[in-house]
Amino acid sequence: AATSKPRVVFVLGGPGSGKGTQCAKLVDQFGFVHLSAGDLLRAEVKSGSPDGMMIQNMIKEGKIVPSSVTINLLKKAMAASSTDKFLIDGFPRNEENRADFEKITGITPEFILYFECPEKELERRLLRRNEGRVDDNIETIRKRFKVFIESSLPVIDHYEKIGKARKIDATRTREEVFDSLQPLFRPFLV
Ligand code: UP5
Ligand code: MG
Repeated sequence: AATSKPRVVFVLGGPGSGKGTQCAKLVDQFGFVHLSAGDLLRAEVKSGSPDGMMIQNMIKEGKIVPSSVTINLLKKAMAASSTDKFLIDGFPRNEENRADFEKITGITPEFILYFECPEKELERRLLRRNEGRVDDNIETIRKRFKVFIESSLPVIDHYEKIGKARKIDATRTREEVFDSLQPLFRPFLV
């Protein structure tokens, strides 16, 4: 593992707002390690871990998995990595996630990205993604939207209040969104 204190950017935004898509591009250009909390949880389900059933059920219902589970996975992934620049995608999703991560790891983010996009467009993207995700159906999508508004927006508000939220118009093309991220990440190249 890297020896210096990790530098972390949280990548937040509604379901389908392009978090994963943009993180993949940022990895190539800025040498970040991309940790998608959702991907880590789905891998845990696949591995047949004791928590797998519980995680799968929560994902199907669009609910937020208990912090201890997700933070453990993130900690393990960070410890296994040889770099110290992390994009943490889709986490923290509620105040419990946020406060526990800070308490347990001692890490506060450099800043957070908030991909803003209306629900109609998010719904369109998720319904045509077609990657076999158990939560990409209209019923679960509606639940994910509700949880995002009720639990995740307050986290974004928190970072807004302390001047750490960077709002991104996610309705644009992938390329336009990526271009708008460049100035925010250039400092990480030096
Ligand atoms: N696409 C991307 N950018 C586009 C653009 N600019 N224009 C047009 N199309 C664009 O993109 C979604 C789709 O849109 C793709 O087909 C893409 O090609 C296209 P993607 O980059 O995948 O968006 P993303 O924001 O990553 O969407 P995702 O569905 O992954 O977001 P969620 O936040 O819903 O999913 P996540 O995997 O983070 O979480 C899933 C579930 O896991 C949660 O609901 C929850 O139950 C659980 N979870 C926790 O409990 N705790 C956690 O900490 C994390 C997850
Ligand atoms: Mg994603």
